[in-house]
This record gives sequence, C-alpha cells and structure tokens, in this order.
Amino acid sequence: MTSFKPHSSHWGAFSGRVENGRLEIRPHDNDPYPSPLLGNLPAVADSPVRVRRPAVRRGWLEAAHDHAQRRGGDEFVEISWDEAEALVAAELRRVYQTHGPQSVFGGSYGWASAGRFHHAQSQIHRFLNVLGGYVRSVNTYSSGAAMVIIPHALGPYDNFDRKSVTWDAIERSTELVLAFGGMAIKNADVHGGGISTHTVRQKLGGAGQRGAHFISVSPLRDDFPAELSAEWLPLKPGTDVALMLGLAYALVSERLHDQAFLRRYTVGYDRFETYLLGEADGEPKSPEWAASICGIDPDTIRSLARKMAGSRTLITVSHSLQRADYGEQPVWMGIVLASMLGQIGLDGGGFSYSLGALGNIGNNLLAVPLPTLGQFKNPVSDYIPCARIADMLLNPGGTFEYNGHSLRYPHIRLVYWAGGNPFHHHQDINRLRAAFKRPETIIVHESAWTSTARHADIVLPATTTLERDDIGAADRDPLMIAMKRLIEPVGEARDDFDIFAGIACQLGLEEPFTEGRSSREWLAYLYETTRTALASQGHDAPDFETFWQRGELPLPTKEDQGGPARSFRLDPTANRLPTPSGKIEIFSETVEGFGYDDCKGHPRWFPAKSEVSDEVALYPFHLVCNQPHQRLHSQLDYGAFSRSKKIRDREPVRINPKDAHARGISDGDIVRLSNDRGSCLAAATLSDQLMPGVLQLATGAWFEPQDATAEKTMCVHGNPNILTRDIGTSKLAQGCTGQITRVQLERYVGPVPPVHIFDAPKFGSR
Ligand SMILES: Nc1nc2c(c(=O)[nH]1)N[C@H]1C(S)=C(S)[C@@H](COP(=O)(O)OP(=O)(O)OC[C@H]3O[C@@H](n4cnc5c(=O)[nH]c(N)nc54)[C@H](O)[C@@H]3O)O[C@H]1N2
Ligand SMILES: Nc1nc2c(c(=O)[nH]1)N[C@H]1C(S)=C(S)[C@@H](COP(=O)(O)OP(=O)(O)OC[C@H]3O[C@@H](n4cnc5c(=O)[nH]c(N)nc54)[C@H](O)[C@@H]3O)O[C@H]1N2
Ligand SMILES: [Mo]
Repeated sequence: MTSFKPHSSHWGAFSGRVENGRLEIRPHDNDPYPSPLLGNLPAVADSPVRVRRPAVRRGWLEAAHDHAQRRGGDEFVEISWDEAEALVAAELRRVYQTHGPQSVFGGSYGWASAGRFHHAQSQIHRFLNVLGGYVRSVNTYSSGAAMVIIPHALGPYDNFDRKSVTWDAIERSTELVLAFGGMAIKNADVHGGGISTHTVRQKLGGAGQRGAHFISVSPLRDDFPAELSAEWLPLKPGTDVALMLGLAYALVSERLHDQAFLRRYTVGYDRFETYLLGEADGEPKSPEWAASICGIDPDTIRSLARKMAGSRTLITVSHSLQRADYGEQPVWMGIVLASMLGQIGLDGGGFSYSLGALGNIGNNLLAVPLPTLGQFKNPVSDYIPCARIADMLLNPGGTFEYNGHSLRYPHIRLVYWAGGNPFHHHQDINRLRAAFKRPETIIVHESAWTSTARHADIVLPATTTLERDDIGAADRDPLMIAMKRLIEPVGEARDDFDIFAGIACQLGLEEPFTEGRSSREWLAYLYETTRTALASQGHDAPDFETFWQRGELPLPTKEDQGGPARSFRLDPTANRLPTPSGKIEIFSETVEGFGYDDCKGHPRWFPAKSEVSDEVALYPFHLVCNQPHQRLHSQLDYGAFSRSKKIRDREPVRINPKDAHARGISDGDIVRLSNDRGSCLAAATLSDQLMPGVLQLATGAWFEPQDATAEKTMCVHGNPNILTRDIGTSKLAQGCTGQITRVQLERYVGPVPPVHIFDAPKFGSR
C-alpha cells in the first residue's frame, strides 16, 4: 500500500496516492463540504487529450505564406524538446531584435493552477521580463468594471469592500442580506490558490439560524443555497440598477435615508438626488418606473426599502452584475444604496462586493505574508485592459479610451500564453479566431489540447500540479500545504519553470531567470518569507524540511476589526478614504471630468446595448453565461465529474419548461442557440429554477468548431462565448461583458455532429 500524500487545488485541499495504477483522491479531513470538483482530477493521469510532446503547427513549421490563416484548422507535428527549445529561442530572438519587446504580448490572463512557485503567470512574466519586457494586460475578466470604478468611489479595490464584512460579522449581526446576483454556493467551491476548508455554507447557515433573512435578486432561483429558504426576487437580467434606483427613491420618499451619514461620509449626494427624483431629466426613478424595467412590482420594492432601513442590512453585489454592458453602474449604485442606509462600517452591515463568489472572501485576513515569486520590472509601458485582446490584435495602432487615458494598441507580432485559456474566457469566439490569425507567432504552454492550444503555432507540454512539488497557500486561507508530487510527468511534460529555464539557457539568460536555484531550492527560499514572519510573531515556524515532512502548516489570522470601513466610520478625518474628497464619492468629479457618455459623474441607469437594438426582436431570450458548478472555468472539462454532467456529449442549457414546450423542446433534446455572432449546440434541461425568457448555459465547455476553416462557425459542444459580445463595459473600465447575451433558441433537427474535442488533435509527420 502506498501512502496518501498532501496536495491542493483551487477547489480544495486533498491527499492522493496511486494504487494499482489508479490515482485515488481523498478530501482533506477537516473539510466539512469537500468540492465534487475533486472528481475531475484523476483524468489528468491518462487522458488522451493531454499534451504529451512538444508540437508545432505544420503551416508555421513550413513557413507557408498563408500559414496564419490556417490557425485552428491545421495539423501538428511533434518534435523533440531540443528542437522545440531551439525553435522558440530563435523566434523570440528574431522578434525581440526586429520589433522590440512592445511587439510581444505576454498578458497571459488566466487562472493557471494552485501552487505558489509553479504559478504560470508569475513564471511567464518573470521570463519575458528577463528577455526585455512585454505588453501586459491589466485587471481581470472577473471584475474588470469593479476594479476601476471602486477606486473612484471608495478607494483601493481590495481595501474597503472585500476587506470589510466578514462571515463572522454576518453570523453575529446581519439581519438582512440583500444579494444582487445571489450567492451561489457552487462558486464558493473555489478560491484562487486554494481553499483548505469549505465553510460558506456553515457561516450562512449560522446567520440563518440566528434569524437573518436572505433575499436573492437574480434571474435564477438557485443562485442562493436552497437550504436557507431565501426569498427570490426574479429580475430581468441586466436591470439591477433600475431596481436599486427604485429602492433609493422609495427610501427618499419616506425619509428613510440616513442624511447624517450622507453629509458626514459622502460627497455628491445632492447631485445624485436631483437625478433620482427626476429633476434633471424629467424621469423620477420611482418604484413604478423601476418595475416597468426590472419586472419586480412597485409594492414589493417599497416594502423591501422599509425592511432595509429597519434592519442591519448588508448589500452584496456579485461579480456577474458588472460583467455586462455598463457594468460599473450596479457596483457604484450598490455603494450609493448602502450609503443611503448609513450602515457602512457597522458590524455586519453596509456593502460587500463579490461575497460568496470565491470561497475565502469574507474570511479573516492572514497575519503573515505568503511566498511569491518575484517577476522583475517590465520596462514596456504599453498595456491593455485584459478583455481588449481581440481589439488589440485586430487594430494595431488603433486608439481606445480607458479610465481617463487615450491609449494606442501596440502592433503585436508574437503572443506567448501560459496558464490561461482565451478560447474559454474571451467573448465572441468567431471574432477571436479572426484576431488569432494576425500575429506572426503564437506560443502556448498547456497540459491539455484546449482550443487555445489548437490555435497556437508551438505548443509545449506543461505538467499539472499533480506532477510536481509546490507550496499551496492562498489569500485568507489559514492552512499552508506541502503539495507533493503524486504522479510522474505525463508523456514528456515539463514544469513551466523548467521550460522557461531551458529556453533562457539557449538565449544565454539562464542565470538571471533561475538565479541559480533548482525548483526545490526555490520552494525552500520562497517559504522563508512566511517562516520569518511566523517566527517574528512568536508562532510555530518550522524550517522548510520540517514543514515538508509534516505536510501542512496552520497560518495565523488577524482579528476581525471591521476593516477600513470601520476605521473610516469611527474617524473620517484621521482615516480619510484615498478618494479625491477623502469620502465616499456618490458624485465623482474625476469620472465626470473624463467626459464619457457611458459612465458619468454618478451612477445611473443605462439599458443594455442589445436591449435598444434589433436584437430584441430577433433574439427573444436572455442567455445567462455564468460559472459552471461542475468544474473551474474550462479546467479539466475532460474530467469525470464535468463529463458526467454532459448530455449526449453536450453542455446542458437550462430552459424554463414554458419556453421549451412552446418550441416543442423536450428534456435531453439537442438545441441550437444562435445570434448574429454565431451559434452553438447544447442539450436541453428543463428547469423551473429560471424565469421564463431566460436560458442558462455555463461557461467552460471546450470550444469545438463545426468547420475550423469557415469564417463563422458553430460550436458543436456548447461554449456560450461563441454568442457573447466582445465590447467593453464602458470607456471607463473596458471590462468584459460576457455574462448575458441575447439569443434565439430552436430544437436542432438533422444529424447531430459528434464531439471530438477530448481526443488528441491530428498529428502529421514531416
Ligand atoms: N461568457 C463568459 N465568459 C467568461 C466568464 C463569464 O462569466 N461569462 N467568466 C470570466 C471569468 S470570471 C474568468 S476568471 C475567466 C477564466 O478564464 P481562464 O482563467 O483562462 O480559464 P481556465 O479554464 O481556468 O484556464 C486556465 C488554463 O490554464 C491551464 N493551466 C493550469 N495550470 C497550468 C500550469 O501550471 N501551466 C500551464 N502552462 N497551464 C496551466 C489550464 O489547463 C487551462 O487551460 O473566464 C471569463 N469568461
Ligand atoms: N464552481 C465554480 N466556481 C467558481 C468559478 C468556476 O468556474 N466554477 N469561477 C470563479 C471565478 S473566476 C469568479 S470571478 C467567480 C464569479 O462569480 P460570479 O460572477 O458572481 O458568478 P456567476 O456564476 O458567473 O454569476 C452568478 C449569478 O449571477 C446571476 N446573474 C447574471 N446576470 C444577472 C443580472 O443581470 N442580475 C442579477 N441580479 N443576477 C444576474 C446569474 O444567475 C448567475 O448564476 O466565481 C468563482 N467561482
Ligand atoms: Mo473570474
């Protein structure tokens, strides 16, 4: 019998061993609700879709004049590591020498995997900085709009909201949680870097037992855990701001807003109120006005406003709300609504952004720093907000607006990606396919033949965490884990660090990249940061070898003192917010001064672009494209748990039975979703958990084109990003708008094309 060894993942700590040639996974003993996503892991050991050897796309290898046009439809040729290192090194040398570092895109957005040293983003950024720099991307697909608007309204993105209201405070004090976008427990299964115990369910349950009331505002009923019997306010997708304005209006009309708080802690309320009452535009944002937009009746809005004012109320706004047209507005308006209630900084009250979306948000902060790999300085100043990737590749030299700056898209010759999957995360995949035909060279490190790998020129096989030693630790997680190698590298896969070290060696840059340390030496070196802090605070601080033998190490957390919101409330002069006024900015002169038409000086209602276009008549359904419960994004879509949820090999799309019956669609039928941008197949699942008129298709099914050579193609597997729109939230933040789109729905007639995306691609010989 081999023994179980500790390991960790974005969806939980666990231990594993290989017994009779099979990888067995056992959740961490202390985890009360282990994630079923652990069931996706064993497939990494033997799936045919693993990248086993370095591979080069034939067109690129033969330098065919039209080679770039063949991306995504070409066959691959497997080569040796020696040849791969030489090819990549020579190409990097050519591009850096001819066009400079501002022609290399190393944005490389993506979640990669848990582990502090073998973190693909840190590795690739460090490597490209050693080479002379790269064009980077800023912000995230998760939170593109919030990351820009929150600093204008409140100060640092992380400081005020995420750090303010803890689960403990909610359990202790909150009477009403009003959750815009719900608090789907499936999402709290994961946390970037790891989550040693899944406790959100218990925390929410504790608050519920004390008598807290939960209201979930969402088009989906199951966006809140069923056992908490939350009240469901079904709302038309994309209309939260109208509802929030209706609530604000109801507060003002009954004098329930906290005027003392607004005077002391905020600026610009008067200008906002002029808008709210309709004095500026002749349109009072009354509950009746709100009801006509969001579909929730005016009396419900009024009584909710009273309840909010009469209870210790926490307003939460999910990430999903701002991953949409004008996504800045619901976040800002949530802050304004909470300011009007005057409870910001009180225990368990006020405003929290994205609570419940990731397992560790709401946990107490760690008292010690975690190990991180240094990335050096990037001398290149060009950058893009991450969701403008296709725009950048399609419009070299073109200009765009971002947060008060007029910027120019650089001319990218070489794209280098490690640890992310743009053919998963980006919107309007047909447009992305066109964009991916522009660069001269695309290099990808991947463990599996994702759609991104299939659109690359050189694919280098990367190990998964199971094939390497690492340190597992995450923000707000009180356990550090010795992630021990559980299986041998699959095929000829190498760690990203070793791949970069090999290429750096070819370029004469091995020493600056590795600093002369092996992987093992790096682990011990990085661990020192945390050990020193532990020792200085008088905690148990074992040396690296002892930690490694023990397998895990508890980390101390800070006491919950209400965070920066509490400090600000207690003394707004000494603890000014780092906004221009030092207060909460309900009106921002800075944002107003940018002169944008799509994000102005205070939050306001903008109907989504598709709602005021021809799309309304052509595409009657709102498609919610949310996070999948059966995997993390696209990761391990080939794993057993994710595949067990497919129906006839397709991703399930949920449909309200009324809508299905009207279209002659039965449970399990293959359906086609379509709009101007593209189409996909999916398997119908009838469900009364959705409002009529709303469909739901999770992200993450690997994109498989029906015709890889066509300009526009259908995805036969069920990837919603073939349908979503690739436009920024606004000129302010340029965040992605992938959460909601309009589509047509029909039963698919005719032979259903097979799904082959979990097979290896076609390899040819020289
Ligand atoms: N329509 C729509 N689109 C969305 C969203 C939405 O709600 N709707 N959500 C968005 C959000 S919030 C996010 S965060 C993004 C997520 O987008 P991504 O973060 O790009 O998605 P992942 O599937 O996690 O991609 C990670 C990739 O890295 C690879 N990988 C993992 N570990 C390693 C490693 O050690 N080395 C290397 N070389 N590779 C590794 C995995 O195999 C995987 O292919 O998607 C966004 N896209
Ligand atoms: N299991 C699992 N968990 C995950 C992830 C994963 O891939 N898998 N991804 C993680 C990542 S990277 C992130 S950023 C977070 C994302 O966290 P979120 O963005 O909050 O998660 P989503 O599931 O995309 O959306 C939550 C819900 O918002 C609702 N919603 C959509 N549009 C609207 C709207 O206009 N108004 C209202 N009121 N509700 C709306 C949808 O019904 C949806 O189910 O999740 C994290 N958690
Ligand atoms: Mo995300």
